[in-house]
Amino acid sequence: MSDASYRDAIFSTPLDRVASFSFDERVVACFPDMIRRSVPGYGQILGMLGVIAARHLRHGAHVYDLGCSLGAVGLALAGRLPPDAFSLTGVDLSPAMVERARATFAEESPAHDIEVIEGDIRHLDYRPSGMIVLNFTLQFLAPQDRDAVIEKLYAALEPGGVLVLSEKIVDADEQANAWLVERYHDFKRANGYSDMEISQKRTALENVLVPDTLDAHHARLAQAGFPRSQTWFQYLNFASLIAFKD
Ligand code: GEK
Repeated sequence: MSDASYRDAIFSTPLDRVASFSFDERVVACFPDMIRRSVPGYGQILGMLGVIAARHLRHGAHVYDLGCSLGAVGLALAGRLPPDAFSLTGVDLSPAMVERARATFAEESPAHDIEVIEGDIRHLDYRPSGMIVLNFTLQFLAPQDRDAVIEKLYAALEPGGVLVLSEKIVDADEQANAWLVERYHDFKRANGYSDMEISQKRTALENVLVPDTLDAHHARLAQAGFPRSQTWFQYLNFASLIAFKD
């Protein structure tokens, strides 16, 4: 990403009351650093999305990147596929993210047909598409809103289309989950976050990021109509699934 990216220090000083996490200007400024140091496998997933697109996308098909933040998914696809291979719409609720993503695409992939719109993925009218990506976004919707979004996305996918869903997950087995969460905190420590940052971020994300189990994700995809879904990636309590329209 060409714009300056700052190191994430949002929770590095003690806060009396830790406010709920939001995707504001402060987060945008350090987002690439934050997501790389906080989401195990983030870079590997992005790299593989280009490979999946190259394999599954009909030439010229449309792609949605929902909750696109700074546009990393679009950049990954543009890095692997020529401009005539696809068109892409990135959608994000945060005006600060949308503004930065637009500037990044204009600079880094001007030949590709990529637009970024400010909007809520729950209320969009989706056009027929060959691939839809939710890269760590569904987890931020209220649990009761998730089924309806996945149903809309199933309806929007063309025959042969795929949905890629990356999420922080929870393990139904309490002991297994505790181990994953502890090692995840070790992962963050190893990436330079202090105990205070880890604990304050955890508080800020409470009730904002509510993870599902992998079983719940697969069941939701089946319920929405997808005949087949599989987990293709997992690193600690972070996973990515692919669901096939047919
Ligand atoms: C990446 N996919 O770099 N409608 C639209 N956007 C939303 C909504 C909503 N209802 N709720 C949250 N968002 C990206 C990373 S970040 C993940 C995705 C993270 C947006 C929110 O504004 C934020 O930009 C994004 O979803 C989640 O591959 O920060 O852990």
